[in-house]
Amino acid sequence: SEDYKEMWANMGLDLEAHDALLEVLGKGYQDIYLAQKNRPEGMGYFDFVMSEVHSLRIKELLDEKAAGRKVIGAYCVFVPEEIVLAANATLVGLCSGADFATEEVEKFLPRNTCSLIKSSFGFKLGKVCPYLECSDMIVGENTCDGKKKSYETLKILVPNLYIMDIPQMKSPEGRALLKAEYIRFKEAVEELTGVTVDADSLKKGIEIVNSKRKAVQRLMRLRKAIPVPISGLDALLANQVFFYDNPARFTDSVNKICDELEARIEKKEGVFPEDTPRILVSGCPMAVPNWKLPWIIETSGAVIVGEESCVGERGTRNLTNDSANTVDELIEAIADRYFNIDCAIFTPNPDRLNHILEMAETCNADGVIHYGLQFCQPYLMEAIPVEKALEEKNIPTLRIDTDYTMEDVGQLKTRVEAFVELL
Ligand code: BJ8
Repeated sequence: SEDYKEMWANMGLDLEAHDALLEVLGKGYQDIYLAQKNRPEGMGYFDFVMSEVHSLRIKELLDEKAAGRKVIGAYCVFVPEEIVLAANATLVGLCSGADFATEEVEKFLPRNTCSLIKSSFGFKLGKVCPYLECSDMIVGENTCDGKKKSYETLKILVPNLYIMDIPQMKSPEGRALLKAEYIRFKEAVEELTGVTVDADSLKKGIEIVNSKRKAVQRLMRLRKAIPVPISGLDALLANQVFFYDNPARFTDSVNKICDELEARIEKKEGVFPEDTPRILVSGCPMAVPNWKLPWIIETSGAVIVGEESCVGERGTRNLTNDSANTVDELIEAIADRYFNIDCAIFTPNPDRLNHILEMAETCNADGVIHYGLQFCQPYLMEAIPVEKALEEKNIPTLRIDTDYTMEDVGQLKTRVEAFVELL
């Protein structure tokens, strides 16, 4: 509507480019999501969220801002939402899953940078991301070299960029660094919001985020059923919207879908036939609207039953203990929780390998597809030992390296179909 156009213009978006993005997004959603069969009715909520992702949700955030609340944007699941909520601010995910303004981007970044990083730059340079534009503070984290070094350049484009250091080893020193960084972050957020975080507000923040995680964990458990009651594409969408939506509303919506799925399971009703090969996808995060590989897999005769990913179980499987009663102890609990994330930037990183093996079993997966973005050294390097470990357990594995372009769709489809044939 005209009101939204005015809102976007006021935020400094490039209306023409933004219209073009929304059109591609809408078309992609239509072809990939709405074309699916047997979707749970509760997914209607997510269809609505996606249709309003740059409008109603942004209006809500701007209303919150008008009422004095701050918005913080983040690129990584190491940024603790508990602390943000405790300071009466809202956290939004900024990772982007589509190429944009590529030519412009390559003036700032080498061509051989992963699509995820390029995309974050493209959304900024192309002036098409209202989440980025409405963030009062943006958090970049020292994870992979690509992100770490690109933030030096992003800082020129986004002056309100805050850099969080992240350890590289799961040592006592690494744990101490993470805790120190969370204290420093708490102070920065307090300064931004003018709100002092106390034990009560932290406990409340932990409770809100844990509820959201528990709802998603419940959804993931229900996908273990044979036949599986929800598609991998739909489950991925819930995991993606996790980063944008109002937390309480998101939690309710996911729980409603779960109620529906329980009824389906009771009736042995599946989204695909019972003998459809089941795939676990493992690897780099898939941010909205990166639906390419899941779409290829689920139109090639298989169904995805789990995501070992930050937009999936790696991001949500651990809860934060909220039993402590002081700010320091609660920050300890938060550091403990996040220190368990087995991102491939850690060395060594045996937990991730063990988790993949465990997930392949608990999800009743027939095979694993490892998803690596081109030029992502951490995940592409780990893909080789992951494949070896899985094959030692006789779990068929396919390694895919790809990017956000559509150029390799035909070739990927051929490879995925051949893999699914074998299962
Ligand atoms: S905790 S996975 S969200 S860093 S794909 S930018 S690793 S070159 S995204 Fe991540 Fe946090 Fe880790 Fe999760 Fe670099 Fe690889 Fe690109 Fe990546």
